[in-house]
Amino acid sequence: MRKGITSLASFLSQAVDDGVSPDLAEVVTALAAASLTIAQDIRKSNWMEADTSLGTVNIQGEVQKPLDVIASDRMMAALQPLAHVSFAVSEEVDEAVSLNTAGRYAVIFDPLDGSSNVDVNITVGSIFSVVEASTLDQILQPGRQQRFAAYAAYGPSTLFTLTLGNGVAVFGADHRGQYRLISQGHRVPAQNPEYAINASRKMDWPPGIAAFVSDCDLGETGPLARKHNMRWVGSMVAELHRILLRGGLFLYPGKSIDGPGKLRLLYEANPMSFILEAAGGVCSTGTQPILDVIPHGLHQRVGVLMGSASEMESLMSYIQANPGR
Ligand code: P6P
Repeated sequence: MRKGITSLASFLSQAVDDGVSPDLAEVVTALAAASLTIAQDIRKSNWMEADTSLGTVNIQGEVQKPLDVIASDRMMAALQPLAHVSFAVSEEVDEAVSLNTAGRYAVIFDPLDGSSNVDVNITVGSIFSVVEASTLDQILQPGRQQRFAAYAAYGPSTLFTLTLGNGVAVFGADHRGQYRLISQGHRVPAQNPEYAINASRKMDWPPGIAAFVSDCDLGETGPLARKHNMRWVGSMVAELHRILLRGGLFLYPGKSIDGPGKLRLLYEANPMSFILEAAGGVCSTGTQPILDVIPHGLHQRVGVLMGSASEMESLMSYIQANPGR
C-alpha cells in the first residue's frame, strides 16, 4: 500500500497524479458521498414515516419501495451539479436522464440492489458504472470500455469497493462516517469450491449448469472430487464481495445458455464484471465474456456466471460438454 494513502480523497488525488481524469475523480467523489447518505437512509428506514411500498412499479415490474426511489433520487441529486456528467441511467427510471449536454461521462447505477432484503436486515448495495458518453447512443457500449466501476455494500460495515481499471481497492466508512482505505490490489482466489445459485430455479437451468451443480453436490466421491459449499443471499453485492475476498462462483443463468437471465447488463453485470476481472476473476454470459456484450438497451438482461478463474474454467467445460437449450 502506497505510504500516506488512507482517505478516498488522497487515493483519488494519487490516481489523478497517475493520469486519471480529475473530472472522473470528481464523479467518483460524488458517488461515494451519495452512498454514505444512502447508508444513513437505510439505517433510518426502520423509523421512516413512509410505508414499506410506494405502490409504483418500475420498468422491471418490481414494486418500488421508498428506499429504492430515495436512493435513486440521492444519486440523481449528487450527479446533477457535476458539469461533466452527460446522462444518468438508473434501474428505477425507464429512460436515461439528460443532466448536462456538454458532459463527458454517463453514470449508470442500480441505486439499491437487493432492496427487498432491507426489511430483513440483510446486506444490500448500490452498484455504479461510469462510461465516456456524450450522446444517448454512446451509452450502449461494451462493458470493457468502462472508466470506473464500484459497489457500496451496506452491511455490518459500509464498504465502497472500486476499480478505475487497474486493480481493486476496498474502502470502509470509519466511525466518523468517512471512507478510509482498507486494502487494495485484491486478487480473487483462483479456487474455492463454493457456489452461489438460486436452487429453486433448477428447472430453468441450461443442461451445462444443471450437470455442473449436480456434480458439485456429489462432493469428494463425484467427478469434481471436492466437497462443495453453497450460498445464496439474494443480494448480488453481498455474494460478490464474498467472492472477491475468498473466491467461489456466482451463477444466475438464463433459461437458455445464450439467452437473457434476470440480472441487468448495464448496472449489475458490467460493473461487477469490471471489478472482478480487475482482480483476476472471470465473467461470462455462458457464451461470451460479459464485458464484450454490445448492449442494445438500457435495461437489457443477460446470463451471469462469474467468479474464480479455475472454478469458471471447470464450469465452462461443463457448458461445452452439455450443449443445448
Ligand atoms: P432471486 C436482487 O433482486 C438481485 O437483482 C440480485 O441482487 C440478486 O443476486 C438476485 O436478484 C436475487 O434473485 O431470483 O434469488 O430473488
